[in-house]
Amino acid sequence: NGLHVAVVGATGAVGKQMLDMLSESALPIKELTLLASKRSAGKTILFKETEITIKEALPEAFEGIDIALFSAGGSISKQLAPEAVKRGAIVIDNTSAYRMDDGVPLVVPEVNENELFNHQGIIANPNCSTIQMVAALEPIRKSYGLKRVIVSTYQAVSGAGLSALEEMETQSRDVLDGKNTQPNILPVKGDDKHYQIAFNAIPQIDKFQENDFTFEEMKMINETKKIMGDSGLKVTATCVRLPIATSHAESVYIEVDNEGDASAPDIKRLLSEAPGVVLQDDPKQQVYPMPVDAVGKKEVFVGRIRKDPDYAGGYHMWIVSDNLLKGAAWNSVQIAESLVKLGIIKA
Ligand code: A2P
Ligand code: 11C
Repeated sequence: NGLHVAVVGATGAVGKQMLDMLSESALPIKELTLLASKRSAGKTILFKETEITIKEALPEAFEGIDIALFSAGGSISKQLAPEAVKRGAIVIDNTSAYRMDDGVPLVVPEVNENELFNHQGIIANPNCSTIQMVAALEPIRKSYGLKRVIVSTYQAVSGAGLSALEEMETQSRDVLDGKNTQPNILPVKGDDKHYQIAFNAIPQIDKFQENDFTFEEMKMINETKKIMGDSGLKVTATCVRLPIATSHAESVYIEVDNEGDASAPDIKRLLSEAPGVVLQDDPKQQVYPMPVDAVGKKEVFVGRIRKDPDYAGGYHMWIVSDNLLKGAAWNSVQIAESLVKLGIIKA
């Protein structure tokens, strides 16, 4: 009895957090298989006081797996998720490989858990910056309807992986020591130019698309519509990388449908009661969410809620969450928990 769970990319920034979330989860895990590249095969990782040996992620490694959590990059998911499904596993994929495909539920349990019933083997975990935004906006959309969302992000470096985080740390020391520094990862590994992240702000996350938006911005736009099930919702985004290790922050402007019914106090009350959301909003006491306070927490923190001074139905807010937890590892494990809770997978 119990589930055989696999983590693909177990040594990565998100993979490590997945192990933490699994160790705290009530999921009935009978066996855990850890997969990564050939480079890591043979090394061990401690999980709940047991040393588990990492194996190379090969198709045969998915034999007997019930749930496979993928976070080793899009190309590994493209290659191996179908192999896992072929062998009977349900895949929860944390990359962008399948998110927009028909027949692949894109799920934030607080928003659209029931989409899980429509899965055909692969379930996609949305992009981190999308997840925290929709978790905070869904209670508002349910009560008042949403016409429009304009978001600017202040994103942490861990979103770009452990190597980017190391680059920021080394570079920050070099800059403080007055040494020359040679960026070679950020903003995007594999793009033509690299820029200093230490003491800087880089308005590029992922590669530029034909329309001059970046892929990260297009993810926020397209994924939000899919998760909220409203292709007519107007969404636009500007995504910026800041020298913050962990937790993304977002300045979000929304326009509600039923402006007569809404007010800032009503929105605050809704959010204070919303699942997975914590309201931190008291300007008089200087209370608002900040990345350093959100690190290691599973919730989405919202504050600075205020009515637009000129536009009826317009509201502003500030949304912060740990990009590696609710933005990735926790949302994935939460999806696994939902699969069990809804009886979609039997333990
Ligand atoms: P490894 O540590 O063996 O390279 P991050 O997002 O922090 O950069 O982590 C990427 C994750 O993806 C790591 O766990 C990494 O494992 C894994 N990975 C990279 N390439 C492969 C591959 N070819 N097969 C399986 N896992 C891979
Ligand atoms: C970042 N949002 O902060 C990205 C990381 O589509 O899952 C997550 C990429 C993704 O760089």
